[in-house]
Amino acid sequence: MEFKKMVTTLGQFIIERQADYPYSKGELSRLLRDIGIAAKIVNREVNKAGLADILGEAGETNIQGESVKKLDTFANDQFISALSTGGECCAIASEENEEFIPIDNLVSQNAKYVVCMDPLDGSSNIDVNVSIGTIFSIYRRKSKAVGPGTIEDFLQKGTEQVAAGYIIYGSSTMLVYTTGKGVNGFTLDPSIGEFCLSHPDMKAPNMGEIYSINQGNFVHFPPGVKEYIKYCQDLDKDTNRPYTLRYIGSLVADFHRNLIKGGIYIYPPTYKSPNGKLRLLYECNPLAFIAEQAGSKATDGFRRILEIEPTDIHQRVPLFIGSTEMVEKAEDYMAKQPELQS
Ligand code: AHM
Ligand code: MG
Repeated sequence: MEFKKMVTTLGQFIIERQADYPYSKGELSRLLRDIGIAAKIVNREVNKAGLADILGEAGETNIQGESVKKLDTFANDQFISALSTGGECCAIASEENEEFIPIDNLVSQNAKYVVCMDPLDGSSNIDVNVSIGTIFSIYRRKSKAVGPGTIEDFLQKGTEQVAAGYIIYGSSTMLVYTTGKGVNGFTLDPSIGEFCLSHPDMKAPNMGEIYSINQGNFVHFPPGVKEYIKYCQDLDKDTNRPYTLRYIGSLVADFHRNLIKGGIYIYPPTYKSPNGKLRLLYECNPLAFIAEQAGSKATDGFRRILEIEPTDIHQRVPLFIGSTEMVEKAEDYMAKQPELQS
């Protein structure tokens, strides 16, 4: 009898990959597995978002007598709960929490890792059934090896990340992550409730034909960004311009599309917000790590994102991310008119 090869689940893949790290005792694997489980629970709630009117509005009590949480609060609580009870994480910094959360319990006494996360990014898209995402980033602690993590564990450059990933709640739900040895993508098969390896060793095209930026803010952009946008819109057969503009307004979804098809995403500095909108720790560093591992590039228009020294957990930074040649072209325009260089 002939047996067909079964799918590789996220759990199996994580275990197989542990052999890549001979000195690892499996803690990172367990941490990634915990994130995968929390993602499935959040996905279940995201899928029900359209039923909010029937099941109860946020802040109300639903028909089962349970209080209904806003989806971003639910996602935040779910990931915090999974990470703080899993035993591998000694502190969490979340975009949703003003202060980082030190984890002070018995199971986490010897935990080696801290996690930064944006539990539900693009949340303005929830009510209109457009893709949203979760972004996470994992660092090895720098503080003494016992007890809860401290601020110095979070103020590490992106180059120090040991793993990073995102979950996209889209037409299908995917988890994409890297531990610094390439990027792999898993699609959730709802019939078996497992993330299955669907996009092994993802590589981003060097060049693309999509640019993603909130062009409605054009008047607020510095000259370098305006000039680059004009370049994208110019007619030139040799470089397939004008490019296509695609902007979902969910960073994870825009990033994911550009990773697969080739393209550039920009959240630029503006005169009102010279550091842009996106957060270094929760959004830019993890996606920059994934981008580089897939062969693309991430800068703030001038500097490599992963080399920026964080001074605050909620620090913002401009983001130019995507196909290497496109990011380099945008950097050329920024260098010519370096206004708003931070
Ligand atoms: P959020 O973390 O509050 O959801 O904000 C981040 C989101 C990104 O997903 C998206 O790319 C960007 O904000 C859109 O911002 P804008 O509406 O200013 O273009
Ligand atoms: Mg966000």
